[in-house]
Amino acid sequence: MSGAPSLPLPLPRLMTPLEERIGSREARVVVVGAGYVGLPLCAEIAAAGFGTIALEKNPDRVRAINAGSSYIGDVDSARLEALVRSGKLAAAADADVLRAADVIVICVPTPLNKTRDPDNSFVIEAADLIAPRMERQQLIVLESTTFPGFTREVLLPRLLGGSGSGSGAGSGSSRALDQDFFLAFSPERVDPGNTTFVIRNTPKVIGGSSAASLEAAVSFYGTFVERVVPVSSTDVAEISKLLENTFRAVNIGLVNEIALMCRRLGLSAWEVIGAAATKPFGFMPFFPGPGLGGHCLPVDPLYLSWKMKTLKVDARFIALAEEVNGAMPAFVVQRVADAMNDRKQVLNGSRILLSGITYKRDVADLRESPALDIFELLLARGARVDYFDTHVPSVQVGGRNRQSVRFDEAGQYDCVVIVTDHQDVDYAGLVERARLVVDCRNATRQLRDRHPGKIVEM
Ligand code: SAJ
Repeated sequence: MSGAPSLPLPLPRLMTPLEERIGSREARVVVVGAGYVGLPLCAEIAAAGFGTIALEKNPDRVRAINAGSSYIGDVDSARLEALVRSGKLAAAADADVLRAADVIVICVPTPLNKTRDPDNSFVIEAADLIAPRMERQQLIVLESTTFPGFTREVLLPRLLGGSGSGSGAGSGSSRALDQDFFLAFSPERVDPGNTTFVIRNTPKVIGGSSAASLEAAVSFYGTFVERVVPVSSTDVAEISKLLENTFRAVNIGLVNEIALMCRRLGLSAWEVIGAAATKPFGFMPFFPGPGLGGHCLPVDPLYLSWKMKTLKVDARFIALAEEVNGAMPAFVVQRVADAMNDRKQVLNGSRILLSGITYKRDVADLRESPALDIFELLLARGARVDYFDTHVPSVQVGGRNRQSVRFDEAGQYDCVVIVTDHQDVDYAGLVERARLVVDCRNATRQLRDRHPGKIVEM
């Protein structure tokens, strides 16, 4: 059979000058924000051969980076120093470094404000530094987590108009996407402390504000990430990130509700979940805890529900998860009160020790930590509360600064509450010393039989 008519092969797309500079590593990169996302990213970009500048407004961080001293656990100081000494990496506070950048990556915080609505002010601030300094064809990428539509509705217009408080060439002038700059959104997937999945081997989702923008961003990230995942728009990339963490928050809410049910049934939620987790397909275990902490899970889902509220769509699972997870600190306090009551003790006036005060194990991060809520709630019920956490020497809680007590003081308390299950704690020794233990993390599962009646599961 005669062969099918040969179709003209698609001509290879000509690379843009920017992509050529990326390909040759001549492109100069500026990363705006050198925090737990930006500094590891700077290290990867510099290690890929690009001249990289960390644009950071905190002078201490600028000094530390230029001295090769890392303040982020995931970036080794020796590696940082070598990159700085090689001339591939430097830090600066002067926004004018943006003028010479071929690629700009924005990695600034996107928290919630006091009314628990999205606070994109740091991104806007970064855009207003960039817009008046856009003097060459640049690829601009936002990595900070945000609501679907932000890049298209908020960031792009600010860059197109060149509007912003900045001075200098370009401010107030109008620009054209793909001609004067490319714009993309690529959600960060940095998992602090995770040594298995790092920037290089974690697939990178990328959405472009245009086809050419997507191509430019794919060519950039493809130089230091093993797998890039192009999607059809910045909106898809934005909401995919929110789904990742909403998925976690909702499933954590589910298992916290299962824990409330198991408590009512007199069963161990951890035993129940452990049994379900033996199913080799169609199940993914999450575990109950004292509440939802960190800078991602308590925040990201609310970025999505806030956006949907503006479109008059109810994000019901997000609202329910927030309600269930938000009620866990009070549930823990009630468990403590009930456990003491069973021993004819009252909470008011008692001495309570919290073991672990950070938002999750083996980190020193207190952001949104439910342990702080538990601390305040116990104080409100008249208890005298202290904490023990080797990661946190002191903390401001209950209206004053408090110091971590020593481990061997645990025996002086009426009840020890294991709120965060750091792996550096000798739980056998803790239970030996304690008079009563309320375990919110199943950290003492192996010890219960040896201490009948002393350990209460959350
Ligand atoms: N938590 C539970 N039960 C669980 C898992 C977590 O109560 O089964 C609690 C934790 O104690 C903590 C909060 O939820 O208070 C958040 O814990 P997390 O394990 O989700 O850790 P994070 O907040 O550091 O989330 C980050 C996220 N990474 C990014 O956004 C790039 C998340 O997507 C990761 O999946 C997560 O790390 C991870 O897996 O370590």
